[in-house]
Amino acid sequence: MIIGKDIIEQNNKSEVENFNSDFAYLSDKLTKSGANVSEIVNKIADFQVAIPSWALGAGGTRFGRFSYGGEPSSLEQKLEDVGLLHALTHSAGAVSLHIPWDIPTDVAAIKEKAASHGLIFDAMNSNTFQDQPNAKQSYKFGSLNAANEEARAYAVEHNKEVIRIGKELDSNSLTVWLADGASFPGQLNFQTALSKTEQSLKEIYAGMPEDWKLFIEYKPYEPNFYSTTIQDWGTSFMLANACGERAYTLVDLGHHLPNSNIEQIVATLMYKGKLGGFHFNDSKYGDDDLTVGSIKPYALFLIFNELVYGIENNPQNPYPAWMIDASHNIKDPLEDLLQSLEAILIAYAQALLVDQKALKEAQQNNDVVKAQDILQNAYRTDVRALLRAARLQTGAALDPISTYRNLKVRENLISERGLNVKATGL
Ligand code: PSV
Ligand code: MN
Ligand code: MN
Repeated sequence: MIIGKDIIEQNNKSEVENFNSDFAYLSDKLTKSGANVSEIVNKIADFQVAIPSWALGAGGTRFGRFSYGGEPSSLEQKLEDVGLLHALTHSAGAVSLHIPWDIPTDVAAIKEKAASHGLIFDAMNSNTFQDQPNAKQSYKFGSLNAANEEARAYAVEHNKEVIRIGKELDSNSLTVWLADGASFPGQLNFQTALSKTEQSLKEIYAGMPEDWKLFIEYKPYEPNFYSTTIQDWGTSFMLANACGERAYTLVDLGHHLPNSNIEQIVATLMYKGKLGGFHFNDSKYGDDDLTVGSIKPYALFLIFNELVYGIENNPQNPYPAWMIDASHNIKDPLEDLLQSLEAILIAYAQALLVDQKALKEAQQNNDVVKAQDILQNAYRTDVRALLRAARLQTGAALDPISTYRNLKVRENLISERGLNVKATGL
């Protein structure tokens, strides 16, 4: 299924009147407060978030999986799904592939398909947390940290293979997330595991083309419940520094212990020029991968406030690679991703409203009340009309979810692909 610009325009007609009055009110208010509304709208319109190939199906939990009809069962169909999200929002112009789930059989055809939907290939993801059928080595006791030299070399080689595939697709980065760790005290020698991981990452880094970046993800626990070798941002940062200039830390919102100050982690990494990638999701307890902004929207805003500050003030930090990293158990995955995109752009727009000059002044004067007010004023602004203005400007849907439902996208996908199809992935 393809959603053309004309269909979107048609659907927007019934919403335009409401939008016009909402936008006029907000734009007037913001302009009076000194904001440059058209500049903010342009920034929102330009913001692109990669969609991971594994978020397009119903993920389920370890207790069960309730399938969702019309799931994509090939890489082509996954690109079509991301294409639908991009047509509706103009904010999802990239896709992030996971190997071996998404090995392209015909590279030229895949590239053509992606281009036809206006999509580029964002970071490639390797998988050394599962044993594939016919695998010559097992990752049961680790991959890049493995005590067994054959298993470690096998995992390094897999990452090099992912780079080769990514190169053909014109991707230019590799994300490494490792499940490596220990479930029981005594199982691993921490220092040996860390030094093996460092050695492996250096070998992978050396196998990257000159213009590629390496993103090193961290996570405190799960699937190993006693220790994870790359457990926190400090470990990732240390390993990135050991690898070299083009290695960075990747922050995944769900990969922190409860109440971690993620905005401070973001600020520290950007200050050092080492925040390379960012995975959006939300969580109440751990790596829940819930819809972005569904649990802690104020925390998301505070994080975006640091991201915006860093983008504007830290030329030493590259522009981060944005991706949604989510899992869907009961919702339509595409609707959930639309909700996530909306939440990301809302937090971004609110952060763009922060009067940085006034905030600096308040901080300088130790005016704590004023500083808090500045942040909360931005956070409490209903910025949705700004998002709609950006979408109208780019030819996207004013209300993506209602357009998705009006066009009966899911019903169409079910009739095209069937009810009992399962997407490959997590
Ligand atoms: C596992 O925690 C995980 O969710 C990581 O966040 C990765 O980015 C993702 O899987 C894909 O490997
Ligand atoms: Mn992640
Ligand atoms: Mn995760």
